[in-house]
Amino acid sequence: RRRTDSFASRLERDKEVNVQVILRCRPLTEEEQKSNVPRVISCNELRKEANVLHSVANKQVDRVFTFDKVFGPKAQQRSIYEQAISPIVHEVLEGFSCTVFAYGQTGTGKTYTMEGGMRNKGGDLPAEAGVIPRAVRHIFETLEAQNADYNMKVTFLELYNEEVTDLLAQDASSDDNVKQKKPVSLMEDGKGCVVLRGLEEEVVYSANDIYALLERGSSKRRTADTLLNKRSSRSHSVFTITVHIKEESLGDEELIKCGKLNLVDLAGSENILRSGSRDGRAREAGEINKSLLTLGRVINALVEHSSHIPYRDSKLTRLLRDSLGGKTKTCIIATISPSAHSLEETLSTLDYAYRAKNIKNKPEANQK
Ligand code: ADP
Ligand code: ZZD
Repeated sequence: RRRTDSFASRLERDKEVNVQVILRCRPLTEEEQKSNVPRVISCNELRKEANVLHSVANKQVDRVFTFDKVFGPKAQQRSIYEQAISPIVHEVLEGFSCTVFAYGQTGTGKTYTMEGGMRNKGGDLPAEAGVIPRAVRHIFETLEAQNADYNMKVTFLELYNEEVTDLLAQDASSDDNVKQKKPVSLMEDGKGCVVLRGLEEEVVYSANDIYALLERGSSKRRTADTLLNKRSSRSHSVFTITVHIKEESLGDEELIKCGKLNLVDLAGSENILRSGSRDGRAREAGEINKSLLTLGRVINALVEHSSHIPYRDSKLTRLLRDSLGGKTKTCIIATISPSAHSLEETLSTLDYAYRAKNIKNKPEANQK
């Protein structure tokens, strides 16, 4: 087949890059340690391998999975950022669109990885700060050091039950419990691009501006959480930074690089298993996580080179279509627990993440 490929189609293929898949295994919690829960995962960061080993009377598992990077239970937030995310942010500053997804069972560290632990008032980032605050700081520090002419906008949304909530919108009435939700709708522009009508884009001028917004966003999410408990494990959140950077122009021509970074904390992956055909009740109760199910179907269709990719079947896949087989550079961080109690979910996450390695994108820098 290769020999009959035209020069042009070979060039096309050269531009393709695989989705990067990174594995992170969290440590055992204190309770898990106290109750002597067996560990079934061992990570070899140098070999980029995770080994699943478990044997009880009726079950034997011994499997090895290789990823682009593997982070074991001792990996610090800072080294994840420096080794895996910092190169991605570098590309954003070169004018590329990039997306980082966190995928895994609830309780395995998706939010810890993407957002991280508490913020200490004033000053520096805490050691527990996750990808979002570190990316924000990195972008500002780089642009300030370059004395660049730039502007930056952010959006923060939550997708729950196929409904988009703006986590940055300020509510008209904040004292009553029934919030005046401003509806956000997904629309298509003339060029087939998805636009979010009604979503607030906040212009930010400093890292502290963004931290104030994150504070607003997290408190808004917490309110939603108490209204409908455990919403967070079933919702997806998408934090997006868009940066326009004016190029040093040689002549009178002015070039503007446009970088975009989507940081996505997906719903817990156990929701797919549960909403699958095995549990009819969950289905009837409307608990199907349509977006998570469709994400899996889109990945399968891409990997199998199907003629139809079902992007249009859910809001998440419409929103992030370009990250799956498009011009965006994409990285998936799969999070797992080392505990024997999670073995089934862990194997399902590892299989899913391993399959996603085969997705190819064709990154292109955006310039105006
Ligand atoms: P998820 O978002 O996948 O549901 P969380 O991020 O809420 O999971 O993590 C569950 C708990 O485990 C939290 O208390 C979090 O602080 C802790 N945790 C997760 N990953 C790590 C890690 N790598 N190191 C230390 N604690 C972690
Ligand atoms: N994970 C924490 C928020 C939570 O679930 O509440 S940590 C970071 C990214 C997106 C949203 C919030 C944060 C977070 C934070 C904590 C408290 C108040 C505002 C924001 C954070 C953590 C470290 C550095 C900066 C921001």
